[in-house]
Amino acid sequence: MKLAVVGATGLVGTEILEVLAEHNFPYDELLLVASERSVGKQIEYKGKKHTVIGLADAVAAKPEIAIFSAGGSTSLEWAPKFAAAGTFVIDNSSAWRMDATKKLVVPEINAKEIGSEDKIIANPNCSTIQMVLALEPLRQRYGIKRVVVSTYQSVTGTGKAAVDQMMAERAGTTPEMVYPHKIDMNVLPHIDVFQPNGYTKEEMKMINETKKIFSDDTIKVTATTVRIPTMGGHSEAVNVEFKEDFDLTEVRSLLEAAPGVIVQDDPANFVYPMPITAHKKDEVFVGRLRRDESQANTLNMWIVADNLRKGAATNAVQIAEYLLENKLV
Ligand code: A2P
Ligand code: 11C
Repeated sequence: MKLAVVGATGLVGTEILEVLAEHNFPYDELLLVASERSVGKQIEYKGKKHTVIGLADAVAAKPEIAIFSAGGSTSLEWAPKFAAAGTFVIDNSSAWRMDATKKLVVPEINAKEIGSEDKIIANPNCSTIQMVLALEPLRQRYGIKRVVVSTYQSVTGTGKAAVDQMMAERAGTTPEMVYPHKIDMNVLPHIDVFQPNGYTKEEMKMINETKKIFSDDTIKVTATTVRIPTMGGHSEAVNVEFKEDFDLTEVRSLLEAAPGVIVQDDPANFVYPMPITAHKKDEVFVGRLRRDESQANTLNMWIVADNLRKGAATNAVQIAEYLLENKLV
């Protein structure tokens, strides 16, 4: 089994390598792939030196699985070439997510949709993954009418250059500006590019991807996505209106039993999810569970996850594990 990690030198690529090691992911050969700028560079991983290779050499090696996290344009150009060589591509970019011929997968929810013909599999956006994972057990039980979400997203979601901007601002040196404004000591109601309808692309991703993952276009979703100066971990305030009424004790039990979800909800002892405690964890953390007293059948909840983990690397590695466990590779 040959496994390629495309974008291995990036923030998500590095996290993918860490998760593969923690999960003891089985492979015979590991190909580390990045841009021409990095080709020839040595990366030490699990006590072994690996030389970074380019995309053409990686396709020629015909890996069984390639996990991509090298941006949308790299995926658009190269994923089909890997697929044509028989490789399963698990793509972390937004390039293929809304393509009707591609599966958009959160394994705990819809991995069963994957078949041997699905050579390009899309990994959803980080802020979508953590929200749908926490909503899934409640959707199964009560049905969902409408979701209103506001996010508080870390600079690591943008990539290395954004982390560098924030750190330069903290150090008082001149930053290379990635955002249109200062990010440290600030909050930007702006993630990704603005669309003609006044929403940002990140907001539209949350709306459209949620419907696709749940295979339900009738669920109403609205979002406001916000960048905050934290170093890892996205947080979300979610207001969800169910079709049926719920019992708060049962909501807690359903979430406690849900795979990949951990309930942290003990306000009396100041226990609630935070980015700092979700750091480097594969799970999604849920708390502040309470009834919306202004409207029937409606719950307020707070959802936090490490955006580089379940929001990106962990979800992608879990898809690869599913391919192996189900003998698709
Ligand atoms: P490189 O380090 O050689 O530029 P991040 O989002 O943290 O900036 O990481 C982006 C990742 O995608 C890096 O590993 C980067 O490699 C890789 N990458 C960017 N552009 C390309 C490309 N055209 N071909 C292959 N890999 C690319
Ligand atoms: C962010 N959600 O936090 C973005 C990063 O579509 O995969 C991931 C962008 C994407 O900025």
